[in-house]
Amino acid sequence: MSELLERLKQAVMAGEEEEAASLVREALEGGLEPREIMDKALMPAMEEIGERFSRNEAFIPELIVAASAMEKGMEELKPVLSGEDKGRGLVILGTVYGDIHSIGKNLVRMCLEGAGFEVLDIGEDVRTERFVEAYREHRPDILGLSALLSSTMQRMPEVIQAVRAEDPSAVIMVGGAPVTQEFADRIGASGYAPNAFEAAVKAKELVAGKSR
Ligand code: B12
Repeated sequence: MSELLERLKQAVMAGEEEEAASLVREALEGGLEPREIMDKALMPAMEEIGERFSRNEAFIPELIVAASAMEKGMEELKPVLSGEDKGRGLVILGTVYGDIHSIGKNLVRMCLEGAGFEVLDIGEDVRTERFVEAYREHRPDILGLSALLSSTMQRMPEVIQAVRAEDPSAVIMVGGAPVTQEFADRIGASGYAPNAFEAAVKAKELVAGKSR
């Protein structure tokens, strides 16, 4: 199985979409858990290509094709992640303004859906006013903010402030590679999670806390 996961990782890094999808199906058929497939193949692939990018050994077109291959692989995991649990509440999810990274957010969406949340994904590069409008219109149980750049994570406090001006008790969860628990606490977020699985666990905790 580890050889299969290694092939999957290589396929994602090479941007081979169909191959990535078919290897994910094969891994699932072989009895691997979605979490293992993500932790041991899909995420390491993006990490490695990211490191190459930092060393100027890979370039943006390669990141883009790898990202698409990862998305294709994730699509295959979606039906498995979507559990029977339903009706945990509504989460609005978006990547903050100036930031177009979508993969992590999409993974969080899938895990939240799998955990029984309804998710309204308002996309990437979302302006603060748009978060407020969406919040006002839908009154979600949780608002989730994603940022992948150390520059754009600085937008998070602004969004939190604007949404809390609308509803002081708004529950807001933050995440993304540069975001830490310490940062989340400092900006007054209600919750933080380092990955998509933990995000679903945290979201359940947050809605349970809300109804008490
Ligand atoms: C893929 C990628 C891209 C793709 C994005 C494609 C897409 N559709 O998303 C493209 C090529 C477009 C891109 C562009 C850029 N990128 Co880029 N990119 C990456 C890369 C390689 C992977 C990111 C990723 O998808 N990871 C996989 C996912 C699954 O992980 P994740 O995003 O961290 O998400 C997980 C958690 O963080 C968490 N999470 C995420 N969101 C949320 C939200 C909530 C609420 C919660 C609870 C949890 C949570 O759960 C997720 C799943 O487990 C990273 C390097 C890396 N190794 O991270 C660089 C990286 C993020 N990019 C970087 C940079 C600099 C850029 C560019 C500025 C490059 C340039 N010079 O033009 C542009 C910026 C564009 C913009 N304005 O946003 C830097 C950021 C440095 C920094 N700290 O600021 C990185 C770290 C690369 C590097 N080492 O230099 N990028």
